[in-house]
This record gives sequence, C-alpha cells and structure tokens, in this order.
Amino acid sequence: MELADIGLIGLAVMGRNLALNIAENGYRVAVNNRTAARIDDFISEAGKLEPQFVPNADLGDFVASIKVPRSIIIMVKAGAPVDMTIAALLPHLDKGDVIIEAGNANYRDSVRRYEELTPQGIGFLGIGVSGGEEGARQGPSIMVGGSKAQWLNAEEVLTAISAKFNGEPCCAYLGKSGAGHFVKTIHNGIEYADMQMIAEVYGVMRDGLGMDPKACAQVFKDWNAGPLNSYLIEISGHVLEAVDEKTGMPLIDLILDKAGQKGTGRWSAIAALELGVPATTIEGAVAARSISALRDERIAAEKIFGTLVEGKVELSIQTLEQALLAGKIAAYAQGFAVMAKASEEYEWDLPLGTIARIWRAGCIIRSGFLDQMATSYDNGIAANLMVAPDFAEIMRANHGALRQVVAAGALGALPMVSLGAALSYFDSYRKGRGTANLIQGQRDFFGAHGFILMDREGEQHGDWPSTLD
Ligand code: NBP
Repeated sequence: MELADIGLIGLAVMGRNLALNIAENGYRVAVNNRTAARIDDFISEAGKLEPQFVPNADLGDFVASIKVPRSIIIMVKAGAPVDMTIAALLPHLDKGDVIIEAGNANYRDSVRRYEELTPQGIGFLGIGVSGGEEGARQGPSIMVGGSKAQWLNAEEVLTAISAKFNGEPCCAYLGKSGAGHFVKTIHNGIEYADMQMIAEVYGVMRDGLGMDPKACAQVFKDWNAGPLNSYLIEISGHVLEAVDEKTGMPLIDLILDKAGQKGTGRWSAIAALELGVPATTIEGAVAARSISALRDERIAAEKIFGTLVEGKVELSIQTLEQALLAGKIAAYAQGFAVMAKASEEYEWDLPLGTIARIWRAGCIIRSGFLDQMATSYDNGIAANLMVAPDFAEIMRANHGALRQVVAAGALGALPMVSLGAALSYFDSYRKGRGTANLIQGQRDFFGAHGFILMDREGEQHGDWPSTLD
C-alpha cells in the first residue's frame, strides 16, 4: 500500500477537520484514534477524500503506514492524554521521526516534551492551532515552536493547510520549544479580553439602553463594516439575532449566563503575572468568567442590593463603538507586551510583526486592525503598541469615549471589568507622575525598604516616628 505523507492521532472535532484539510491539500494521511469506532465513523464520512486516508486502529500498523522520517500530528485532549499518547507511540518510532503536538498545550509542557524526546532522537514541534472547528477544516492560524530543522520538514504541509490572508499563509515558525504554544496562550488571553469587552458593551445596550437582541445584532453588523471589523464582532451579531425554534424567543435570552473556561485565559494571566507585565484586561476577563460561574450567589446578592440604579444610561452607539476600539487596542497592547517580555526572558526572539500577520486570518481574534499592527511591529515599536504612531492616533481619538462608557457603567451599576481595566491601564501608562511615591514611602515606613529621591543620588530612608499616636 502507498505510504502516507503524514500521520494524525485524535479524530474528535479538531483532529478530523484537520485531517480533512490536509487531505484536501493533496496529502495522504494516516489516521488513528484511541477509540477505534471513531476511525470507522471518520472514514465513512470522509466522502470523496476517503481514498487519501490510511486508517489504522493499531498504533504499530499506523506508524508503519507513514513515510520515513515520519511526521505525526497529535490532536487529543490537552494534558495527560498527550503524554499517554506519546508514551504509547514511542516504542514504534524511529530516530528522526517528529511528533507535532497541536492541542492547546501549556507551553511548559511543550518545553518538557521537547526536552524528554530530543535525547531519544525524536523531534518535537509544539504548534498552536487557532480557528476552532471551522478553522481546522478551512485553514487555521498556526503558531510553531520547536527546532528549526524539524520545522523545515513540516513547513510544506503546515503552510499548505493554514489560512491565507491576501495569499500569505497564516503559519509561521516563531521560536524554539514552547514559543508556539506560548503565543497561542496569549492569543487566547486576548480572545478572552476581547470577548469580555464585547459582552460588557452588549450589557450596556441591553441593561442601560434597553435595546432588544435584534437591535443589538444590527449594531454589531454595522460595526463589522467599520474599524471594529473582526470575527468576534461578526459572530456576536449572528448569536444575537438567532431565534430559539421551540419558543420563538431570541436564543440569547435563553442561554444561561455562566461562561465556561478551559484554562488558556488563566494561563495567559498567570504568565503575565509571572513576567511582571500588566495584563489587566485579560485578568479581568478571566475573573469575569469566574464571577459568571457564581450564579446562585449573584442572584442572592441581587436580592440584597436590588438593581441599585434607576433609569437608563445616556450613551450613543457611536460612543460605544469608539470605546470598544480603544479597549481592544489596550488589550492587544497588553498581550503583545507579555509576548515581548517572554521573548526576552526565554530567549525566543519572537517576531511580533509576524505574529500579528499570522493572526490576520484563520484565528478567532482575526480583526481588520491586525494588518496595521503587523506593519507597526515590522517598523519597530520601541515600547507599547498604544504609543506606536498609528495606534497612538486611535487612542487619542477614542479614549474619551472609553472614559464616557466606563463612567456611565460605574454610575449605571453596569459591570466593566475589562473595559474599566483597559481605561485604567491607559491612564496609568500615560501618566508621567504616578502615585507609587506614596507606596515607596509606606514600604519604607513599615519595612525600611528605602526609596530614591529625585534630587539626590542613592537609596534614602525616611525619619519616621517609631510609635504611632
Ligand atoms: P477533545 O479535547 O474533546 O479530545 C478528544 C480527543 O482526545 C479524542 O480523540 C479522544 O479519544 C482523545 N483522548 C482522550 Br479524551 N483521552 C485520551 C487518552 N488518554 N489517550 C488518547 N487519546 C485520548 O478534542 P478537540 O475538541 O478536537 O480538541 C483537541 C485539541 O485541540 C485540544 O487540546 C483542544 O484544547 C484543542 N483545540 C480545540 C479547539 C476547539 O474549538 N474545539 C480549538 C483549538 C484547539 P477517544 O475518541 O478515544 O475518546
């Protein structure tokens, strides 16, 4: 039998779509899954692409059906299942074969797997794949980390199956082991912040302006034709206009207000905290999902406090649009700042312009302004994205609207966890004289930590009273 060009293990929603995508691009794909019935189902549904698959329930036969040196994609549930799959695979592999792990791995696991496999002569690429089910099938954004030599072997297939933006592939080698999954983690962190800010603006429309879902849907559709143009804005319009067949009610009004999370937003916030980089819009979004999970407590608290504010907020739809734009830029600025710091810390040399470029299509946070971001990073951004000329201009033009929306939210008792964080971040970042002088004074008072006086050399201490009145 003709050998397969590549192997793929894991035929759940992501793996099966990726396998179909690879086959559609003209490659022969060996497929395997822990539960054999899933392989049979997959083959029976593969249609005209069926002849391009080599199905095997036995791992040894699966490995033997792939051209040497082998490239094998693992697309199973993140965490222990990946390690179990690698352990089961190892006895069948030869030196020079490469494992390509494509799930939502923690970047530290990717570094560990690379270090465990390299001495055994087995290559390891950790790749972040974004775009959900549809992206996997039609072309995802692919963020690659690992050894450059192994990337060169996998480059042709991964590039072929990736999304294209004006013909340019949304797939790139980003650095040594861990880099691909780290960038995917931050991508998901930005995604959390973006979704949360959109939800907060929806909250203003629903609870502050009294708009029904249909009217909100129309706003998102209109916004998608302007500077907010993005996949998340587009799908928000579709979600808001959907109608429940059974009741005829807007589906959104029936969906339980508890958001799930699988961990990548939290990892993103943890990475930012570990690196000492402010990422408050992302942290806020993770916290907001956690608060959403406390539904019983929220309902009980509402009984205690009531709605607090009577009457509607006074805001135009245009103000909301501008506020969301400023908030999104602050969130992207935080995500990129985390990546810049990680790049320095872990010596990844992350190409930030390339990252913006491969996020322009295929992935969940694809947005119109990523093209402009890619150009800005290519031209070199010395500090924060918000002060790069194009984006400073956008912040100048829109921070006033963000201020109005956050203020209206505060007065109208509408939660603004991420939009509020975005505004505070902008204000803290652009304020030459902050308030940490008082913090330094307090630290010296209780712990003799010392402070610097702006008109003197060296560390100083205050002559604090030894007892308090
Ligand atoms: P799931 O995350 O739902 O995992 C199901 C797959 O994992 C099945 O093939 C299952 O085999 C296999 N599996 C499990 Br569970 N435990 C296993 C074990 N101990 N040994 C071997 N295989 C095991 O699949 P998914 O939603 O397709 O996602 C795959 C990866 O892609 C995940 O890391 C996910 O986070 C990531 N991702 C998902 C999306 C998305 O939109 N869904 C987007 C981007 C990335 P079985 O059939 O035998 O149970």
